[in-house]
Amino acid sequence: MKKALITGVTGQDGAYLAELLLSKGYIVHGIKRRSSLINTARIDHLYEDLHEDGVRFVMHYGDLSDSTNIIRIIQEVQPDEIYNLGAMSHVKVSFDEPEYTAQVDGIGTLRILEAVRLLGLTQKTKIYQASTSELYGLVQEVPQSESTPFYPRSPYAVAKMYAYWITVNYREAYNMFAVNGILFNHESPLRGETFVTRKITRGVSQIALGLQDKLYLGNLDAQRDWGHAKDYVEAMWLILQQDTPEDFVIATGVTTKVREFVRMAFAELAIEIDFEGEGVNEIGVVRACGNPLYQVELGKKVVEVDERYFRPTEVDLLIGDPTKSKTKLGWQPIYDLAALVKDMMQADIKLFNSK
Ligand code: NDP
Ligand code: GDR
Repeated sequence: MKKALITGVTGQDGAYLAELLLSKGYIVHGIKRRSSLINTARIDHLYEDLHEDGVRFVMHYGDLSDSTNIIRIIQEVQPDEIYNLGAMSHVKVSFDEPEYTAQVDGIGTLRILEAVRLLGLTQKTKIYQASTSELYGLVQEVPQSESTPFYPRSPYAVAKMYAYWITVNYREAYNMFAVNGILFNHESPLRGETFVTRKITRGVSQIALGLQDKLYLGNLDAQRDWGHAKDYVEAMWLILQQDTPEDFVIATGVTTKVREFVRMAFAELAIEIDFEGEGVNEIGVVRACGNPLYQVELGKKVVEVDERYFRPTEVDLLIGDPTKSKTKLGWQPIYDLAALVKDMMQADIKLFNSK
């Protein structure tokens, strides 16, 4: 049985990846942080009692800012594959916590690579680094592919740029199987609540159920290439199953404005909204409601712009070119944007209906 170690196992991708690897027969070890409140809601269903025989899901306390802890866990586990998904992953928050972000998202990756090297595991352990479309930042060309130059626009992206290159460097210097998946935005019902898609699907659900008045958002013109996290963790696994270590872009090739995502989320509930005004004065107004379950007044302002959600430097347009991953990996996503919005809206309506 292959052994995998996942950093960031309590996050969106960590949870889906753990599920996928368990379904493929792996023994999965995950690193979780100690926190004052339990932070394992996304993986509780995978938990196994360590007193039983044949346990295949094992958790370790750890933190990417702590080298000795990382070395000890890797030494204990002797993994065949490491998926480094742990990160301070919020772009806006990285402007508030730039040094911590560099420590975890940048140097954290070095700690993993160096631990594998020091422990003499360079020919045994394959390493996946969670790289990001945020590396492209200020638009240089579209669509963005493996050869598009980087221009990071946040402390998060700059830290991830270090992680990208140190992964390439260890691959070239020490002949390691260390690779980057450059993943474009991917979402799901497990997405963190402060990322824009989940903020929208939660907000729209609560507005429709009369639990919230309005949704305050930032830049409605930003364009993102959104896919489903379930499809994207499959790509992570495929990247590590190749004969040669290479970096891959994972994307849908379709880009959509934040404003359109809002419209699609309301439309899932048969609520039609129009946008009026411009910039910080733009508002979203209810025009029609085709479902008597949702008592939304016509003409009601349900979306407003709040400048506090703007970023000091923004990434305006992301659209990925998945040609290499489709041809070389044979990766084929199941969800398109409409199916993603439906999945997220159904989950959030169910969540708030049960409250
Ligand atoms: P999440 O924010 O949902 O999960 C991040 C995970 O990292 C959580 O398990 C979190 O633990 C953990 N973590 C945070 N800080 C530390 C630390 N100091 N030491 C160890 N673990 C830590 O992110 P996603 O699942 O969405 O993303 C997974 C990875 O992929 C991240 O590296 C992200 O930057 C990257 N990425 C994500 C994309 C996306 O669209 N989702 C696109 C491209 C890249 P806790 O639960 O305790 O907070
Ligand atoms: P992003 O995701 O920054 O692309 O990083 P996020 O969902 O936070 O923002 C996407 C775009 O929406 C705009 N936006 C808002 N964003 C948030 N969070 N809240 C708002 O209210 C809001 N209003 C508008 C943003 O300005 C931005 O343009 C995500 C993370 O998962 C990273 O870890 C990952 O690397 C990238 O995706 C690819």
